[in-house]
Amino acid sequence: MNTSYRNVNVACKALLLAISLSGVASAAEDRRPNVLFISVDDLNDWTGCLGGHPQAITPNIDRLAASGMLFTNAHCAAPACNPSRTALMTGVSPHVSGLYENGQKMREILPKAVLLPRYFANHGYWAAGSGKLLHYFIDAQSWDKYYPPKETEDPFPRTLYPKQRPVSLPRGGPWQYIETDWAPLDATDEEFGGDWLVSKWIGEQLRKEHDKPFFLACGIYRPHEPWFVPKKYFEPFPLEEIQLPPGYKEDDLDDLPPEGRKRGPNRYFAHIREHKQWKQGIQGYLASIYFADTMLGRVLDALEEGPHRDNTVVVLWSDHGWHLGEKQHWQKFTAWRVCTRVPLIVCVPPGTPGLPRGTKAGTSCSKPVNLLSLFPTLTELVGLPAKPENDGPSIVPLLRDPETNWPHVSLTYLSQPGSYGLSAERWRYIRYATGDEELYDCQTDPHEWTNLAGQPEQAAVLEELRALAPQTFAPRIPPKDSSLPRLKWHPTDTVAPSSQPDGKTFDIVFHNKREDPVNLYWMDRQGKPRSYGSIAAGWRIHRDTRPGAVWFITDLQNRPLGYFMVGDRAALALIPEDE
Ligand SMILES: [Ca+2]
Ligand SMILES: [Ca+2]
Repeated sequence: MNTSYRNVNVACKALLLAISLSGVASAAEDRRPNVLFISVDDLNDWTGCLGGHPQAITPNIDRLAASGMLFTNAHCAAPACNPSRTALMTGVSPHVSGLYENGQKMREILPKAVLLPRYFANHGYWAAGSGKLLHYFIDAQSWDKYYPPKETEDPFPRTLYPKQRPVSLPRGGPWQYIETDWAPLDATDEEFGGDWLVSKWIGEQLRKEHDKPFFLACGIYRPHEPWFVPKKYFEPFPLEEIQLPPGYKEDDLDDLPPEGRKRGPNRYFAHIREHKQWKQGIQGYLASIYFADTMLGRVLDALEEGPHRDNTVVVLWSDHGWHLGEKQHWQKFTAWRVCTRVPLIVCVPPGTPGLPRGTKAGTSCSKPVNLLSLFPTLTELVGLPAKPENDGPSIVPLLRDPETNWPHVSLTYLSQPGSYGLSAERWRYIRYATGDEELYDCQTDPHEWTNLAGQPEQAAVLEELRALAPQTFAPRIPPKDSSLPRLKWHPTDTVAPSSQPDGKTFDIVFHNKREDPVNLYWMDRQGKPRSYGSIAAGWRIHRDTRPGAVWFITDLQNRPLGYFMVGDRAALALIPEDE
């Protein structure tokens, strides 16, 4: 009896100990804050809080900024989706990884990288996401749950597009990205789908209880092109009232070095002006921003009305800026401030382990920071161990005190190793791999109109900034042939159309899958085939070519088999097996 009583007693004590231990563990987990991680694609400083365009309507971005800290001097790690997002999500800088541009594949270059959501999931979080967070793929291994389902590797829910395209901007030629176009859609938000569905799904997660703390990522795709959104978002921006970008200056290129002059003017802007679509384009961008902001509002409402409002860290960022004519440029891929600078807002609730007092509502910070810092910042905030591979410094010291001593500068890497933009608190320095340099004083010249690099009195500043930049750059690792986008094969037993080459050259990889060799011809402008030799069975060859080129394939007896028409980027031309 005694024995059994003792056993019961021991069992009871063990049970009590187990209960109290699990109580300790769950209390610790309860205190660990959630993370709501929101990206907006291709959004420059055209927001109310950053003031980049006087007509921008962004009440939700502004209310988020008013509830936390707005970084007014935040920059991307690279001015393009893929390298910017890869750097942010892996914590590894482009000049370390060698991933500098959109054509490269993250998992070819960083096969073992632990991405931000997976890192959180490995440390007890539930990691879920929706919409565009990586460059047109989901990376299923990094998430517990995704909408659309992660197995699809397609981050986009159904989205309404006009049936007939282009709508507003005629195709300028084969060099043109097909999505550069804009128009109001006669549709409701629900009919439009896209970001409306993303914000709906994210909202549902925010209104629910969860077993674990969450890392929830919301990837809003607008204002990425095409700028088709429901017409109500166009209505506040009548065409006759559209103002040109405040950073536009007609003769801005005059003081640029050769490499800057080469990177500024592009065909998009010339084409848009030629078709008198500049104001329409600005209108489309403003409408798309207003739409994206409204979708953000749905997410913020869900957070505020749900059970997680007081224990969720909120971060909002855009992957890079955007030109709408500044420096005669349309799009991205430049090192100027209009393209490298991004909205970045961080809201930390009180009680967060890395910042117990939380952020002070309505504060801003003008120190130079980089999106590369988000990984170490978030792990420090929630109290996870730092990931050793991370390159960026945590910005928690700035969240604590935006005026604190901050010895860092912010680097934005262009696609060519050795070309970059460097942002300090006052100065911006651009260096191209050719050795060309630009220097701007953003205190007096926020639009970077006056290049000071050649002025002798700035020599000391220039010297100081040069010394803050990295001296070594990982080589750019090209994508494997098999991961290039595929060109459409047009079978023919007669002829191929003529080439209309127009645009810059790049590589096309021809892969002959047939059991016999084939002949390769380039069709000239008059439609005459010009021989480029043959391709052995099973072989691959590279050819430098241009958008609009037509490559004609015959058998060795010159019987036509088919042809490829080159688009606006490097691709794989797969010559199919004989049927
Ligand atoms: Ca982007
Ligand atoms: Ca200038």
